[in-house]
Amino acid sequence: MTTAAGNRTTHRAASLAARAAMVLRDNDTGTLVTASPRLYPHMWSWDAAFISIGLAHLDVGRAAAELDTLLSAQWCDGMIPHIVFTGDDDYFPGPDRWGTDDAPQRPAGVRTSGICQPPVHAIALRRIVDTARRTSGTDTRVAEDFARRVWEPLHHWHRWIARHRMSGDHGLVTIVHGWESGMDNSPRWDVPYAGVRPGPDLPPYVRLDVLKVDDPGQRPSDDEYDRYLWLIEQMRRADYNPDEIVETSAFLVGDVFVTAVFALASETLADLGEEIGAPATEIAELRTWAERTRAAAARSCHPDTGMARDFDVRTGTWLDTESIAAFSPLLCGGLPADTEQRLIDTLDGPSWSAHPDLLAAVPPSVSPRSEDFDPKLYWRGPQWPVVTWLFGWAFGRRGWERHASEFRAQGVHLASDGSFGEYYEPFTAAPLGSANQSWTAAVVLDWLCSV
Ligand code: 2M8
Repeated sequence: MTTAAGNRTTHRAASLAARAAMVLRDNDTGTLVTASPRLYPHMWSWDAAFISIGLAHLDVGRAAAELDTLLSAQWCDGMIPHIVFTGDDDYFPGPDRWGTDDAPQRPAGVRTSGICQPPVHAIALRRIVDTARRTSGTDTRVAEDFARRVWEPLHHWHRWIARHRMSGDHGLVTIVHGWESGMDNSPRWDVPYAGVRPGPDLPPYVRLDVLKVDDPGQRPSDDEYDRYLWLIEQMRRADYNPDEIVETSAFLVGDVFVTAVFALASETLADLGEEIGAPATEIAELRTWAERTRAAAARSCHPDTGMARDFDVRTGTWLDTESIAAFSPLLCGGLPADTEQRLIDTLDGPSWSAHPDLLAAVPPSVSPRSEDFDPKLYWRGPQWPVVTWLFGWAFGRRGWERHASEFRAQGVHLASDGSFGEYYEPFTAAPLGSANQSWTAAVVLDWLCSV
């Protein structure tokens, strides 16, 4: 029987979904949806993947076009760059500062940054195909044709990671800049960044990001930006040669979150490959990479706490931080059952999702009980809907349906004011950073269309 309360809930969900769709439409330039209207007027690699997941509910062809735009900027060696620049010059560091125009691997006709971001793209492709299959025969054909077309470029991307970022006894996928983690100023990077010493020849610059948020205190500090830019300077001087960068970068870290995402995405791409008849040797390669990185993520777990860790290659030390990345092995599996259960219990416990003061029961980027926690500061405490989406999706894939649907319901609750913040203050659910952030709208839309 339909009740008035039930009707109100359905109505609220429908208007939130309509709002999310409007954000995606408003941020759409025609060929790409910018990460956000003011703060990020370009395409970001992992944002584009999440955005395409949301777009699939509106128009599967448009979702495919989003990933096509990103892949048209894929470097010849396989790397998918972290930013594809539009003509807008109101973001710093823009294409001139990156100076990738002379990098031999960059394709002609596009301007990009020179680093990458977490490889979530195969996951997006999987989600687009699944959404299309639930929608109609025509959508299914569009999505499957698209999958056949982009499977090779995605395999090429995974091979680039395997070739250039999977060396070292720790076995983790390495990153050469905190921006490659997607979690820019996470306390995970405090120790490695302490070893990055900007030279006196760091060219001067003016930040624009701090002018575009209500409170600059929600953004990284100037000291952090000096280090971010110094690393770019080092890469420019190495002509963006991927092996030379790994040799020379002052920042080189085995990132357990990127590692687990890579394992999960490689397995996902291999499964899709089976469905579309991709070459068996390439599918086998993906499964080998998945197995190796899954094992590395599992090995990173602290013997006492069970929490997963990053590895600072430059100092040869494991990095213990109470960040969401400590749960990364739950994304890809590979842990012994008792260790895994312990990690799930920690995630569900009072230091994380069940912290008594949280407004929505989804994990913050840093535990509120950690001394590194700051409820308003970017990747140092706020809740990020995309991260919740990723864990929820992975949990569903692993058969943990109850967990997945709780994250979905609580994620919607977090974002229910309809402003689609970039991130949220965990105790008040106040939206922070940029408003109308595309990936937030996209994952909320996906959640709302999945119930
Ligand atoms: C943030 O990163 C960019 C640099 O890449 C920035 O602060 O200017 C991060 O949250 C990153 O994960 C995200 O992809 C990007 C765009 O939303 O913004």
